[in-house]
Amino acid sequence: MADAETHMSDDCIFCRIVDGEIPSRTVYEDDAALAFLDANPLTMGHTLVVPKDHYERLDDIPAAEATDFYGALHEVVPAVEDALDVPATTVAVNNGEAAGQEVPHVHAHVVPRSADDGAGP
Ligand code: DGP
Repeated sequence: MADAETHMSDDCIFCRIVDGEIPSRTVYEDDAALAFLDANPLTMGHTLVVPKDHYERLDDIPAAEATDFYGALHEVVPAVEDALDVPATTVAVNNGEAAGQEVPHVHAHVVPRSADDGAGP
């Protein structure tokens, strides 16, 4: 159940990662967002960026917090490219179940890419 004060959801796996209840490989953190390695990576270094508050879809995030979320992505994308020494990343949000969103807490996939890696959509 979502908590109106904190926007945390007890039964949400990414809220539990944000809370530290479930371990993850954190690669970036600020006041509003957390980035950690995906448990099922498409390529090495595949990272998920999540807002710390619980919102199911990208369009549920209030405008001010959406700016913070983009700010985190703006930090994480070049850091991932540098760390993995790749020239590019695929940055994607599955926004809704019909689009393949399995975890109902907004998250952006940051997938390190290089030419001919076979990881394209
Ligand atoms: P999506 O299909 O867009 O909802 O992607 C969900 C991603 O979340 C998927 O790539 C696997 C990842 N994932 C699911 N559970 C966990 C978890 O407990 N820890 C981590 N690190 N990643 C998870």
